[in-house]
Amino acid sequence: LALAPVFAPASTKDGFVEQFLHNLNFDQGVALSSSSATDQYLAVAHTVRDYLMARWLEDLRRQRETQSKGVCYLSAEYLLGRQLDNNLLASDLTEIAREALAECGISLDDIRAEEVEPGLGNGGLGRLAACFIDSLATLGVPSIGYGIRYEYGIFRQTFVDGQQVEQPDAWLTVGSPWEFAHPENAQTISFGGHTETYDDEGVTRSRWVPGWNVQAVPYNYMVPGYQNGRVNTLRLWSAVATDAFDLRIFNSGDYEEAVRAQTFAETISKVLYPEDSTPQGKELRLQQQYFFVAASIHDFLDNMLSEGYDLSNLPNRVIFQLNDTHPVIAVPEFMRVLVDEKHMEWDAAWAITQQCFAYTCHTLLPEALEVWPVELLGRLLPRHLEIIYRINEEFLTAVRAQYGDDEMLIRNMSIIAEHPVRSVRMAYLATVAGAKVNGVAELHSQLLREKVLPDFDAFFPGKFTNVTNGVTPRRFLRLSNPELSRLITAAIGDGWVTDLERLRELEPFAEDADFRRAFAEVKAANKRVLSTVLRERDGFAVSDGHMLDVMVKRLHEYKRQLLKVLHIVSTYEGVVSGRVAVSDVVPRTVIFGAKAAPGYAMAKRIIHLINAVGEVVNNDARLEGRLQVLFPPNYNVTLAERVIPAADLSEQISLAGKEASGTGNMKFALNGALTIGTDDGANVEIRQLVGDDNFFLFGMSEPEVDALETAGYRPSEFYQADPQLRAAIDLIASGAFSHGDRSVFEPVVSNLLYEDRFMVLADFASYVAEQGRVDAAYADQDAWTRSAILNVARTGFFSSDRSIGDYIDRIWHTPPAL
Ligand code: 26Q
Repeated sequence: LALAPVFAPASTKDGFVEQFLHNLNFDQGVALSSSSATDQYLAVAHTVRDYLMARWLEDLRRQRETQSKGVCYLSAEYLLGRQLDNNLLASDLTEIAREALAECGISLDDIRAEEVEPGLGNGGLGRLAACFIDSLATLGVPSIGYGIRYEYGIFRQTFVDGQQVEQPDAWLTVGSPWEFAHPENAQTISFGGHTETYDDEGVTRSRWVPGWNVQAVPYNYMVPGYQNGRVNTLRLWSAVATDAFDLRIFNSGDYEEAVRAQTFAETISKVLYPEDSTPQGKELRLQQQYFFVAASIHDFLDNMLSEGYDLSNLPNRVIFQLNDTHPVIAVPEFMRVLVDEKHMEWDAAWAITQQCFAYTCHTLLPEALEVWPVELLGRLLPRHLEIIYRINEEFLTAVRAQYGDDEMLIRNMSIIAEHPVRSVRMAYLATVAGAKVNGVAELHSQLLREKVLPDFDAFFPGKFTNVTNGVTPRRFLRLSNPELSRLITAAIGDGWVTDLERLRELEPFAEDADFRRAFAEVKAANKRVLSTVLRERDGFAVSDGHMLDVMVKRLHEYKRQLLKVLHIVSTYEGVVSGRVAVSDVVPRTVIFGAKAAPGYAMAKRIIHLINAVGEVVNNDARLEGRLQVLFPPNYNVTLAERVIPAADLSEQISLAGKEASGTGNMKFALNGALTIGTDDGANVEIRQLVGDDNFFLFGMSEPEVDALETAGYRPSEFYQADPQLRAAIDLIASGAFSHGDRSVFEPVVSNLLYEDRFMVLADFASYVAEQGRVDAAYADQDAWTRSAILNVARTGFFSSDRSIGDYIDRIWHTPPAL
């Protein structure tokens, strides 16, 4: 019975029509004639699901039965983007679906627009996780992604008078057709209470007596590989109250209180935290982290191991990859299971743990490194705190054995920080526990070793490595840029979709005038598509014939959106002051996209400033329409897929040494935008690959930044010394962009003049000079196109398939595909 063949519809137009109508009738309960667009979208999604189902069930079975080594990717975020198009492409059903729907009088394009993207992530880190599960499925790596099914994803951004206002992202309102709930496989997750020791036939053991618990209900999502018949799983956990949520209230018989308390439990997976740096030590956030990793570890141990599995073999069976420190509480949980529940000796358990985890770091900013106050951790997870203390004690004993009683060194390396409050340093815990620690670009990995964790690098030789990030070519080239994909495939065949280095074969076409013409036409067509999207979405009118200059990413001071603003203001000021003839301004449309963390006041002010500058610049006739600033609200994956293929210029202008990698930078280069960028993150590798002639480099290098910091940086000196910079800042300070009210942007101006932590003013002159070279280069359209083609041809390295290959070689050592 278990082997009974699973029904799959015929891969023909008629097969699709039949299944679609069936689903419309029996799942949605409507007739075609009375169905809404939502009904139709849901029925199409269910139809695609039906095609994938047999493969999925087969892969789920195989993953359970094979006892070969697999990867559990633990991530608090998956920024998936819309699923329909991706799943149609993966199952090679796009054309069949289009024709089938057309026969029913429905346009596939209209149906696509119905899908609300699951925004279960903040930005780069969450999108990286989504690219990685796509590559894992495409490469056929035995693996599962674990995370949280937030009921509300990243907020929807709106602007009111140019200022960000956040709206809840109720992405589940019409239900998600891609998920399967399995309440029967729920895990019970405990919190609070106390620990005690007890005598177990002469052995003293510890145990945790929790105070309350919640149910973790798994929701499975299909992750189809690209046209390879494989379907992996993403398993996201949702919190539901247990019958006895709070054991004390339950036992006291206070019924009303017990019912009230239940809704409390369900807040755990309610909302994604929208902060992606300077994390606050919020209790609910720690609950989320423990909730999903405990459920995931137990899910793996309960369901994936054969009967009577010898746990000492676990390192040959599984590697838990920690996506930043967010899932690091998995380490003491794993130890607790092995020692307290499986009664393993501490040393044996620790030896296993140190082989079963690996840690990826995504930052260099000290304030972004997670720490949890001991008081909070001990209250929520008392047994885990004891385990962390013991891990730390033994680690520091080993450090002392090697270096002697160097008190400063011990304090610097301790997993427990004593100041300002006693806290657990999660990155240190991850580093001590992990078999490997990796950064996400060459420069980042080097700085991680040399600047952030040098003592650990010395103590654990060989532990640190690099895996440069990548992006999935399926979503970010094949799907988002169909015209360029067609052109590439016509030139070199379609092998590039799963072997992106083959884009190299395009290099000779850069010298082919016909190909250049075709390439330029694709770019122009993509701009027209974007222009339509922005008109319909936001009511924007995009000018024709402009250079499209794009800066899309989370709003952060270190990413330096302000530098781009100063460039715009300076161009504007040049014209209105008469310093520059308007006819000398190369027509540009600058597009911003950025969400600010709701509590990040400076980031929100910068958003306000961008909108305010746009308002003035776009409406000043003296500019003759040559400079346009557009800031569509609610930048997300769906909008990224429209903006990136249309871009001419990609802005990657973070202060050197601050952006760990960046992944937008890769997407733009792959889609034939040229980069203006600093020597930071993966920009370094992009420039090495595309060549200096095809990249606009500016600004200080990381060692220069370091030197300036050491010498003492005084931004006002740059202001005083550079009249052009002074004029731009003065114009903002004058109230020119705030109806004469000087107070509105005063905090921005003051910060630039007296603090400027990310050295915007120090890099301004170099940036403006390089933008001059951009203008000059853009004047020769044919040469520009040649460079753009070379960017595409030379950036195949940035496929997430290559990243996953590097993880396999350097960290996971998993066997080849099943
Ligand atoms: C932590 C604790 C509490 C609340 C929130 C957080 C939190 C959430 C998200 C901390 C950080 C993040 C996200 C970080 C992130 O996206 N980093 C980016 O990761 C990319 C993928 O590696 C890199 O390309 C970027 O350079 C890096 O900024």
